Amino acid sequence: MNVEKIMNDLEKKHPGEVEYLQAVREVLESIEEVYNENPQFEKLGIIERIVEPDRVLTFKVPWVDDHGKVHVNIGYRVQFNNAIGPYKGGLRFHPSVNLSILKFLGFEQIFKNSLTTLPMGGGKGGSDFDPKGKSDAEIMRFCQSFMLELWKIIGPETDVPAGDIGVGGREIGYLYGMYKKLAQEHTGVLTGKGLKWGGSLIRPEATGFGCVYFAQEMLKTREESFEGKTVVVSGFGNVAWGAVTKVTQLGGKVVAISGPDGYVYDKDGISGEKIDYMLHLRATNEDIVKPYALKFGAEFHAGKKPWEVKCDVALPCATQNELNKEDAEMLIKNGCICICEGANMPCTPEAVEVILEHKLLFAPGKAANAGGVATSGLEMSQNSMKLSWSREEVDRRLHEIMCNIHEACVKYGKDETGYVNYVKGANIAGFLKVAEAMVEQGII
Ligand code: NDP
Ligand code: 2IT
Repeated sequence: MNVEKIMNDLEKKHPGEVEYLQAVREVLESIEEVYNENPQFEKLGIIERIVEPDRVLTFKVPWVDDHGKVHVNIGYRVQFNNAIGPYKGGLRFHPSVNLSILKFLGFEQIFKNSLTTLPMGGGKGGSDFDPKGKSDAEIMRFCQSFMLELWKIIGPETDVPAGDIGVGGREIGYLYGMYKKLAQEHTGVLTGKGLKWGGSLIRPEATGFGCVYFAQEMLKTREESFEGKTVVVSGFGNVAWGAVTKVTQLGGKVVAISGPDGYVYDKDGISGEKIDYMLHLRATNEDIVKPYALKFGAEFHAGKKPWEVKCDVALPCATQNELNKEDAEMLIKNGCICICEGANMPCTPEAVEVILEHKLLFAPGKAANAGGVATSGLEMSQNSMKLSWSREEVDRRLHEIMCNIHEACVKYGKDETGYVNYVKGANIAGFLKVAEAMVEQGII
């Protein structure tokens, strides 16, 4: 495989799709060696086939606001690869959404889902709709209009969407209601559903919990734990909330969370009712963390990122490319030993390079945040069986899956010196299973 040639060809075919090209390059660089050891991959064009989505649907989403004015957004679903199971991946509603971002997320999702050990292919979707400041009724009308198109190509054995940025329990409810009406069936077509109508316990917490379970496994390799550790988290959404909750349960102290307006530094630690307040902040749809500082007497640093705060462990849980080289250098200088990605691709490639050079414990999102989609997979299993597992049962399975992913990363990522490159490990382990499935299923 010639990575530069493949990347040049892709850049020509998909000019300007920066995030997508960034995600592909990272995977190709990691898997080059194992790819070349398997000549059949080259012969069967596995790379050329895996980097292009199976199909992309884009559609118009017209909706009416509370004043009777009509707006039009773009809706997307990228069905990337279904070699090991139905397409599976979240929906993102955010003004920055475009095809490049959804292709990067869909591409990552293929390998992440493969790592979960469950039978799920990769997909992603969403819209450039901005939920900020919208009323419940506006969100409902938007979701209904979105589903009016999406329902044609999804199904419990075909493609199973879920939440992501801007899509939580409320949106999944409105989307599901419309799907049910159109398809005339009550089925596991979406995950992240409400508990009363097919949802799974632990799904809301799962991404954050999983990320912390993964970090815990990494810390164990150096005979460390969360007990007494100072932790900095970015974001204050679903993933950040789950991560803060679990770190606190494990005896760590989270001293910072952040939003698009800046970060909050709470020297006493974010625990108890302060964690519940994060949910309130997110539900207001205002997307700011400053009210936390005002309410609990913590420091607020406007327009700043939390990476300047001294910590042992950093958990970036907001969005892609939010932690750059300078941020990484600052964390390292301040003694950080572990960076575990709760978000998808939050560290820039330059940041990852510095982090790996300094041999920190570093987990890429496709391994560390796989707990969310893994628990979606467990929701699908429960829907198929028409049963609901207890909180303990789901949490036990989630924990086991995160430990298995950690083991797979160590297996493929450990170098001669004993250092584990989890980026390499996750990419190789995730890729091999999908590639082998593609080989066995022929050219389709
Ligand atoms: P939420 O919508 O609950 O929170 C996302 C947070 O990130 C918000 O504070 C949001 O503020 C901020 N944000 C989003 N985009 C940007 C941007 N371009 N620049 C700056 N800030 C931004 O989302 P989640 O917690 O669900 O998702 C967080 C991350 O975790 C994402 O990378 C997502 O892909 C990933 N993830 C989520 C999973 C899930 O199950 N929910 C599973 C695995 C990964 P604002 O909207 O104002 O920008
Ligand atoms: O990025 C992700 O893994 C998610 N947003 C969760 C996807 C899912 O199908 O649960």
